[in-house]
Amino acid sequence: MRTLMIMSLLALTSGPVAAASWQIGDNDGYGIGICDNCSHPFNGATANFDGRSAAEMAATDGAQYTDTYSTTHPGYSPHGSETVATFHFTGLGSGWALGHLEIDMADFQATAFGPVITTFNGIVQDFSYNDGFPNTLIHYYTLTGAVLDSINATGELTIVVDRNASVDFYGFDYLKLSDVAAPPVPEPETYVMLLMGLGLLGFSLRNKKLA
Ligand SMILES: [Ca+2]
Ligand SMILES: [Ca+2]
Ligand SMILES: [Ca+2]
Repeated sequence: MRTLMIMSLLALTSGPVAAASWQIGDNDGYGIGICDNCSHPFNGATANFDGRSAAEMAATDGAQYTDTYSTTHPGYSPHGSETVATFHFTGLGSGWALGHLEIDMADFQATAFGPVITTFNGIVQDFSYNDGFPNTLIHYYTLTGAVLDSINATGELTIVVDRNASVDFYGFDYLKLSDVAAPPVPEPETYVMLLMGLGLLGFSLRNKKLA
């Protein structure tokens, strides 16, 4: 009886571990409600868009680089002569076994204009996206073992996006870090197959009724 009570208590107190997440910048569509995986109305010639809130302008964790276009692009961005955007996640603790980063990005064109050089805690990542102008796209970035180890060692994740080898115009809406694996993205073909399957089922049931 006593063992049973202890086990019940353990079940009540442990339960499933909730996923935690940390976010830099608001998911507010670049400050003007641009929809996800959509297209933006930024001027492709002057690229001087600034949709930041007052809090984002005053931020030091990297939110100051969100909602601007083209961010850290001297001559075109509201960040003056800065060429590097740094996003700093803190208070991450240790015990990370899985993790992914969700980034809402605008208009990356690595092949045409040169890729940005991006590091996660100093570890080089592939950010050579070709989403095209004027597209916005959410990317899900699975953290590698080396990056997870570096988070566990420091409790932090510093993301550096250096545009010195790139002349691309681009922007960020927000960055969200989670300590779970990336959510599966359903393939459009899956829906088509499912709909076809349901249609066939309906057809055969109808035929059975008629028979
Ligand atoms: Ca904003
Ligand atoms: Ca671009
Ligand atoms: Ca935003």
